[in-house]
Amino acid sequence: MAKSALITGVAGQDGAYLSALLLEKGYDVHGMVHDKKHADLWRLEELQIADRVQLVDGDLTDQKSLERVVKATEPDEVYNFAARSFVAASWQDSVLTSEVNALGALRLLNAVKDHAPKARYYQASTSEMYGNSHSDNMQDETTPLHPRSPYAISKLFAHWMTVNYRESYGLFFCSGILFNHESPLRGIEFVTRKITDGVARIKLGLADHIALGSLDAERDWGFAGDYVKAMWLMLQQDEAQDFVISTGTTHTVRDFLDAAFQEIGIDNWKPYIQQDERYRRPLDVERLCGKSDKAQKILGWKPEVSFEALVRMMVEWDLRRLTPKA
Ligand code: G4F
Repeated sequence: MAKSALITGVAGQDGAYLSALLLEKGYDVHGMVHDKKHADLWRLEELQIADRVQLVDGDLTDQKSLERVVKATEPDEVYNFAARSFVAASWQDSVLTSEVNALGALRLLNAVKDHAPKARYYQASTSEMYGNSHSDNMQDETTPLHPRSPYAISKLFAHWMTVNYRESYGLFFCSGILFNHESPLRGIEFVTRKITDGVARIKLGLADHIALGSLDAERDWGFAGDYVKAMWLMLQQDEAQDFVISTGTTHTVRDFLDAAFQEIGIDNWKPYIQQDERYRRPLDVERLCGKSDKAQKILGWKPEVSFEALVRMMVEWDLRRLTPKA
């Protein structure tokens, strides 16, 4: 019999890539959305799987709806991706961010514990939980957590509840501490897609600049398509554990600009960048660089797409998308 997977946040970047992976493996994929009649499924459509994902209405702020969804889908695996995931917005939206990311995850953990206790649960934890904390300039599963945004604090709560439920009830619940993962399906509000979209527009004469905040932040950027494979592997192990998933290399926003503008033959991108205070955060994480040795050893996982290949993939996709059809 086919395995059943429940994915919250199925319409997002990770939901789309994971759905494609699980469908390929023969799973029945149930995707939770707020309102299936009005859900924006462009990412599932891009991957040509929109008609194969079975949508189900549910809301992380509504316990009863989660119980209904878990009972109806009888999942073998649950992947909790639904979140308010834009860090910068979390200072304005701190209560809603906590309601969804922290208490929402707890509601789902309770629904799974009570109605599908044999299910394996994946919590989307994040490298933002480290803040500026590091060990030898990198972060791994042992690095102390010191979040620097309401978003990161909400995710920290969900992370520790997942660990606590595993330890309290012996359930197969794990957390993936994922570093930034990008793709052409990334939302336009994140800096990578904002840059590749802007670069494509500049090349096509549709824009003359990109407005950005800090160019100094360093991030460990990997390809989302690689990262969903690690999530699935975590749930196939004999023992539930938490893993860091990252590339182990870090780049500044400036490096990303270098690579993206190079794709359209521009070496000096400075005239095309406007520094805009609106995009600076009250507090930023300065440097993230993950050590994923544990995942490489236990899961046999490693990233396949390099930074340069990722930037090229995203710029090319935005150029194709924005070029007028003949
Ligand atoms: O692309 P970002 O918005 O991603 P951020 O904040 O690192 O968070 C992403 O990765 C996390 C994993 O580490 C996830 F948990 C989270 O949900 C999200 O997916 O910003 C990256 C960096 C920041 O330092 C930001 O200050 O880029 C800097 N930046 C500079 N100008 C900008 C901009 N970020 C955005 N979004 N927009 C700008 O104009």
